[in-house]
Amino acid sequence: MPSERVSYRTCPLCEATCGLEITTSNGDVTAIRGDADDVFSHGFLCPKGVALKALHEDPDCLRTPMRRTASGDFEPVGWDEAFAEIDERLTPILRDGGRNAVGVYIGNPAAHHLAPVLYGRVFLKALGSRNIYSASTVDQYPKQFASGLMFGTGFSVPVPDVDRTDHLMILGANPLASNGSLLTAPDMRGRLRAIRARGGKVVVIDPRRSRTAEEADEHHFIRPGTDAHLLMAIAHVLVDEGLADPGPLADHCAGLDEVLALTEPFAPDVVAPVCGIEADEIRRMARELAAAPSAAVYGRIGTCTQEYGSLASWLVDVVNVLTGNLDRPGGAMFARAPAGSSNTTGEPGRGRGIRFGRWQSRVRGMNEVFGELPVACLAEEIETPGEGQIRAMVTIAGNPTVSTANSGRLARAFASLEFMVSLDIYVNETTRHANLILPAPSPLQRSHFDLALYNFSAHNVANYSPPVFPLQDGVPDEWETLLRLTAIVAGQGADADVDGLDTMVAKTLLERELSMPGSRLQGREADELLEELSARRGPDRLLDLLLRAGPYELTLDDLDAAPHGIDLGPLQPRIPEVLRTPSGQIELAPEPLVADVARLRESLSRRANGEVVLIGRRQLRSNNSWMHNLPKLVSGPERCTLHVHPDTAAAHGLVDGATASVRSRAGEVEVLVEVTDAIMPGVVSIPHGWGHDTDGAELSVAREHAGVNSNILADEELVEPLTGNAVLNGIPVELAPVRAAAAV
Ligand SMILES: Nc1nc2c(c(=O)[nH]1)N[C@H]1C(S)=C(S)[C@@H](COP(=O)(O)OP(=O)(O)OC[C@H]3O[C@@H](n4cnc5c(=O)[nH]c(N)nc54)[C@H](O)[C@@H]3O)O[C@H]1N2
Ligand SMILES: Nc1nc2c(c(=O)[nH]1)N[C@H]1C(S)=C(S)[C@@H](COP(=O)(O)OP(=O)(O)OC[C@H]3O[C@@H](n4cnc5c(=O)[nH]c(N)nc54)[C@H](O)[C@@H]3O)O[C@H]1N2
Ligand code: SF4
Ligand SMILES: [Mo]
Repeated sequence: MPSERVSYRTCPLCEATCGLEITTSNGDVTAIRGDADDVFSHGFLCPKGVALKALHEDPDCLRTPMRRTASGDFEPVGWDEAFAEIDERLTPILRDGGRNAVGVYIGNPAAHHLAPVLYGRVFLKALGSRNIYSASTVDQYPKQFASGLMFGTGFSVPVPDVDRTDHLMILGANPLASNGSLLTAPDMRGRLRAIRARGGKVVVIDPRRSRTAEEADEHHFIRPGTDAHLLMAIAHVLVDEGLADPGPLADHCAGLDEVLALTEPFAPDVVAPVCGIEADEIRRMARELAAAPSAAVYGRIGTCTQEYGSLASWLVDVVNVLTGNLDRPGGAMFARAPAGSSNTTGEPGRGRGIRFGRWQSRVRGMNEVFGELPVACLAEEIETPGEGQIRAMVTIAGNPTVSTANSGRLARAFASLEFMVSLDIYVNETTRHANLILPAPSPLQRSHFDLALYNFSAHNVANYSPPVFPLQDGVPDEWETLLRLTAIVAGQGADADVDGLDTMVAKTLLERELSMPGSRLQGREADELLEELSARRGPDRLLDLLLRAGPYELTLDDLDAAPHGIDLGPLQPRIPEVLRTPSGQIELAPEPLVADVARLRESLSRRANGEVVLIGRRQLRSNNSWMHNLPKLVSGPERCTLHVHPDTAAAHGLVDGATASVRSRAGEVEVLVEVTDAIMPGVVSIPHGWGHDTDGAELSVAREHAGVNSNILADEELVEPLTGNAVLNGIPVELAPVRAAAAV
């Protein structure tokens, strides 16, 4: 008798948090559909959600630890043996080289799973190294930095109220392919169509006519890296025409006059030749934003991973403030996350602000931001001898030799390490350098809750998913692996009492929550609370605690009883309660950003002089670098192509279907040419995350659809100065034909 069962689960693969309905029979997945009853996604899903079945079954996915042998191959080893070897190799490096001798890189999937979110920081604290790196500095740090300066925490990022807005301006984001980022809102196509159906307007600013641009009322090509200029010009028009009016928000803003004055040099006529958008169009954009009953400006990857990332990210919200749209329905609003958010804990309305610049990277002197150094500095910190040199690395759910700038150099640096441990599910481009790879269980074998993403949700919800399948006996969950590593770096050896450590972690978190001013748990006894939580362990216990301390005072039992999620309502105005700045005000003119405006002003005289620049593009069936081993996601025509405008192709002798050489300061790749007028002249695009023909990687499907690694071209010396975030869009390149199209 087949025992068919239906489970409901939030998809962990991107920021959209779609509800899935997963049918299983005798331990096998038989179907994955969208959960029609999910309170947020209402049945929407994308091809990646369906591919969770293939991921769960992928024969290349690791099920047991792997050790690299002298010949460079990998052999399976037992868990205890793996931890013993890690202790044996890592402990002397920590003893002789100090804490900074061990570097850590944390990748994107770590933000989507409870274990790394909650236990990653326990491990980092025990390690005590300053060499902490993550995918955040090839991604969103400029936005978190700017928001942190303005509103007081790195998670206080306003999101467009897409379900109520009358006018949405999107810069450098393609939610129809990415499904949204720093904007959790499943089914963005449906939500954009709804804006237009209710008489609203969608405007897209992008050097490519993306799928999102095709859905919009209006699309403007923009020269890469000039969004801050454009936004300054929009603000200039608002000031010039008397349209700048924050409304009731003015009482909560510091630095308004200063910001208004800063816009002065950025008249539309001055900015137009820089960004490639006509002055009259800029004026019209500004007037329409001001006139709309409600409007929101939203920027993402294209505005972050570029030369003026922090400025552009800041100016997005400056324009939202000046048009009176910050914190009002239909504008840009703050989510109120159900658990663990830095803007729902502590005293409401005021805080200590964000931390950065407490230390600098050893070689280049780049600032620490939020406890991390820029990953663009990682290779040199491994290569450069001296005190504090990185001699060993731990990677957690990351593939930096594909995903970060000058990945060729980083791969060579990794090859020179004394020791490396990777927590990962594949032997891939990065983990092939590891001495030991420790796998995580399948996403279907863990509980799930989007602690991080609910901070950026366009509607407040809470949705918890228990595991679909249990863990096999003797296989640790990823949080247990992280605790065993914690014990090793804390000098407690390889055989830690994981349960004992876990209870300590829960106690520490509980004490922190209890001691927080304004804590919703105040008056409760720590021991009694711990007792109440003790039926659970691991991330579930910590989550239960954070939910109880959270703004809705939920418990995990409440969520367990609601498999389709709990609807916590539309976004509500939160100023001033949401603020955690020391002044208790919105800091409209934070000093580091104001200082950087000089650089923006100087660039006004810059003109495109025939130079070609490279940008990226996301594709619906990719997930950064790591889902190309699933056959359905890589079927069909080659997707890793160079998009070139016909004029640019002609100028450089490139032909559709032929191969081009693309060269930058950092490296060179040869890539298939696709000529298209969907990209602006002088700009070319290659999607990131490809290049799977690397020696030593064990990705049998991906290898057949290798493509090229665009980050061979990304230059680790090109960084945004305030956060050290890599410039991945707007990289100067040279183009040349390699060979003609094969005759057909
Ligand atoms: N040129 C260019 N480069 C970019 C970008 C771009 O737009 N252009 N985008 C950047 C952005 S936004 C990001 S977020 C980064 C991503 O950068 P990374 O996070 O470094 O890269 P991913 O491809 O997401 O790699 C994820 C890794 O986690 C592993 N993995 C998957 N699931 C699990 C799990 O449950 N546990 C563990 N332990 N491992 C798991 C995968 O096998 C893979 O090795 O790439 C950046 N790189
Ligand atoms: N299918 C899929 N979904 C994903 C991912 C994935 O790899 N595949 N990755 C996930 C991750 S980690 C993230 S961070 C998000 C990212 O989510 P998005 O930011 O929505 O994704 P992108 O497609 O990179 O969109 C960036 C857009 O910026 C444009 N652009 C490039 N340079 C500039 C510029 O200077 N100015 C302007 N205005 N535009 C510019 C590009 O042409 C592109 O259309 O997606 C997430 N979702
Ligand atoms: S859109 Fe994102 S969350 Fe939804 S099914 Fe696709 S990958 Fe999963
Ligand atoms: Mo990302």
